[in-house]
Amino acid sequence: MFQQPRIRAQFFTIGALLALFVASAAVQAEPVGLVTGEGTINKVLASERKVNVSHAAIPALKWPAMTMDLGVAEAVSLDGIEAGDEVTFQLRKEANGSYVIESLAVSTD
Ligand SMILES: [Cu+2]
Repeated sequence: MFQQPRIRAQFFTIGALLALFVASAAVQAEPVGLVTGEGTINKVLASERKVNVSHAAIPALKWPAMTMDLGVAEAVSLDGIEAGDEVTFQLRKEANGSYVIESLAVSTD
């Protein structure tokens, strides 16, 4: 009985450290918010709601520059987007781990 307060304090410390560990692991596994990328549209696959894009490196995702298909969210209009357009886009991570374009704009500069 005499030692009980001290044992409680140790449990509290271990609990706090565990909570911190779990919280930091969650942050690393799940990038917060949208990630911006830039690239050139190679093909618009409107019926599949996809675009094929050659994008620059995206350091936030540890992606090198590459050419790939990206899904496009229903809310994003593909009207007026065509092969050769230089675009800026924002990606959101889906529950299944794939990335979907949440916003898409033709670069103006
Ligand atoms: Cu890629």
